[in-house]
Amino acid sequence: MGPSCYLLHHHLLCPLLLQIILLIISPTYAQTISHRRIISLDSSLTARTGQTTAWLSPSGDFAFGFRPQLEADGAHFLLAIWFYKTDSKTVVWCANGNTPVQPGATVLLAADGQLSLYDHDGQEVWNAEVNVTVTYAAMLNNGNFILASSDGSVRWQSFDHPSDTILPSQVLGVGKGLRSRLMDTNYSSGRFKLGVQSDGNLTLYPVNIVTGYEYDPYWATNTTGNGSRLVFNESTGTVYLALDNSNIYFLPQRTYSAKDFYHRATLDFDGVLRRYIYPKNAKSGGGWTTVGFQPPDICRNLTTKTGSGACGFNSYCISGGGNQSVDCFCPPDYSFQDPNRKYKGCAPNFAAQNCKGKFTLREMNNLDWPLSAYEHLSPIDEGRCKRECLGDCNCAVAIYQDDGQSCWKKRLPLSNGRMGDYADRRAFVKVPKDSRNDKKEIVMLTTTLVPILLLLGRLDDGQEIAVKRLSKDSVQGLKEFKNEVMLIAKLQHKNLVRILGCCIQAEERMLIYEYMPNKSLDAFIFGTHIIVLSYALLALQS
Ligand SMILES: *[C@@H]1O[C@H](CO)[C@@H](O)[C@H](O)[C@H]1NC(C)=O
Ligand SMILES: *[C@@H]1O[C@H](CO)[C@@H](O)[C@H](O)[C@H]1NC(C)=O
Ligand SMILES: *[C@@H]1O[C@H](CO)[C@@H](O)[C@H](O)[C@H]1NC(C)=O
Ligand SMILES: *[C@@H]1O[C@H](CO)[C@@H](O)[C@H](O)[C@H]1NC(C)=O
Ligand SMILES: *[C@@H]1O[C@H](CO)[C@@H](O)[C@H](O)[C@H]1NC(C)=O
Ligand SMILES: *[C@@H]1O[C@H](CO)[C@@H](O)[C@H](O)[C@H]1NC(C)=O
Ligand SMILES: *[C@@H]1O[C@H](CO)[C@@H](O)[C@H](O)[C@H]1NC(C)=O
Ligand SMILES: *[C@@H]1O[C@H](CO)[C@@H](O)[C@H](O)[C@H]1NC(C)=O
Ligand SMILES: CC(=O)N[C@H]1CO[C@H](CO)[C@@H](O)[C@@H]1O
Repeated sequence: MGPSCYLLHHHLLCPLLLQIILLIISPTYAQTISHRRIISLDSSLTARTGQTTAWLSPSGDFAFGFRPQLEADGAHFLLAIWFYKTDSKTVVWCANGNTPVQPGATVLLAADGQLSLYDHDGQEVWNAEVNVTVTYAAMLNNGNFILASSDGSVRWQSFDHPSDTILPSQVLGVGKGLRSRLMDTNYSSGRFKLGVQSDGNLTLYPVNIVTGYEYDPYWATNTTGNGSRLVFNESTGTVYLALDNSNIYFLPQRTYSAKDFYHRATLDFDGVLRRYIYPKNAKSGGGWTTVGFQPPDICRNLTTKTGSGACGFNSYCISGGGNQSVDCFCPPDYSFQDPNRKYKGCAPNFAAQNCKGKFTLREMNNLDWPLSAYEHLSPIDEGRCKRECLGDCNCAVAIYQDDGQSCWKKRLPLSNGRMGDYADRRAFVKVPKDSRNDKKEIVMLTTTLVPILLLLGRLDDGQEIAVKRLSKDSVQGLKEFKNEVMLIAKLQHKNLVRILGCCIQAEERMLIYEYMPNKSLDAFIFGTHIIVLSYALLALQS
């Protein structure tokens, strides 16, 4: 089987690229699991490194028990509910995202009906807090874990205490909501919430991680109703807000049968609420596919008076692709405070301005940090706007808009940063004169894609290309790779070489760039070997 190569045209995202199959190689764990219709009092599970300990639903679709916090992490466990049969064991509920437990931790349904999680040292970490009589527990086929009394009435259910995901047949009443996780691989409480308000309004809003303070919503249904409920309807597979007399559909209504697809809707760590489906019978995985999302464009829609915006302070947000992938970037000569936690924002690579150093401005198109201007100059031409900022040691960035001849001066920290063709203005970022940052910026964009080989070649139409082969050791999953390619493809920047496509076969990944003879390619791809081939694409097929 030859590799699958995709060329992107004119910055459009290749539709084929979106259909890449998500393959996740699951480590082989010993299994300590049981299918049980009923979990009786005095039952327990114990977390063990290298084992899955769980109670399965009768269908085997869902598991309740201990998940390693990270796939490769044997030291920390979550008490969770997850899709048991999907390749990626997607977690839909978690009791202790903020307080993972260690091997030896136990979840106990005690003789008195209390459901508790104890860490390895016996400390209670979590409790379902029921004070009515419970006689058994059950992991149901719909993903709901329940505690029930002898007459079968439900006394506690995970569906009433959602994490970041809602499942078919789950209903969130007034006052309930979802909270995103912190990062894709970190289940701590994250930066966004969805709330079913008592006034009938369904809203998405950012929250402060430390205090939980709620910033202004970035999306709302603007509906009023007395008993509003967020419904994931099992029979139609659709998500809507049910009001007194009407249903408000804010995600696509198209239905996918429960027989053929798993369903979920998740408030993802990037603040986007996405509806997903997963084909049950796909031969080689299939993966989760987005079939709808809100808000339309979080980079653009999220603008808060206080707080950093969709990305961290001093960074900017780019979203794109049919599935609205979101990523954060640093301006030239700024770096992420923590590259593994981009939400923490960026800091300048240089010392603070002291009104004496030599500075220059770097131009970035379609970039804006709205709201945080301390000075607005108009009418003014671009040259004077730049000089005004250079001569003002409070000024970290000047934003210029041709239409209106407006110039805004901004100081640090910058907030609500976004880049996109809708931002009809240019940013001039002030950096020290002698800074050599071009290289660094490219390095940041491709940090997760480790190149091992660079090939030069030519397409059939004569266009010269550079092909970067990525290390097989890259820990990045296909989904991340796909997202990264889509994001890089969307970017246009004078320091960036445009990406034309990618090739994927099994674990082999290659990126195809336009070749710029006068750009020092070997320099930006970290001085690896260069092999000149006349037809790189042909070579790829052997
Ligand atoms: C459990 O009891 C406490 C007081 O002891 C009460 O505040 C709480 O509402 C009760 N919870 C349930 C689910 O009945
Ligand atoms: C997740 O983030 C929290 C909060 O910053 C941190 O304490 C925890 O160690 C992180 N977990 C992992 C697996 O990185
Ligand atoms: C809700 O109202 C806000 C403020 O009036 C508006 O910006 C937003 O577009 C409205 N949302 C919808 C879904 O109509
Ligand atoms: C819903 O919430 C949004 C955001 O707070 C607000 O702008 C809007 O006016 C609210 N709509 C209604 C009908 O209350
Ligand atoms: C809510 O209920 C009250 C009293 O039952 C009623 O007067 C009001 O019209 C209802 N509001 C809406 C938006 O249906
Ligand atoms: C789901 O949709 C069906 C058909 O429209 C409807 O009869 C049913 O009441 C809905 N379920 C819920 C929980 O609203
Ligand atoms: C969100 O962004 C979309 C465009 O991406 C725009 O049409 C919509 O009006 C925005 N909504 C709000 C509330 O700003
Ligand atoms: C590359 O540089 C050479 C020599 O400096 C020049 O003649 C040529 O026009 C340049 N090519 C491009 C595409 O800029
Ligand atoms: C709207 C849209 O483009 N959705 C795409 C999201 O990604 C999946 C593949 O992961 C595509 O199949 C969808 O068409």
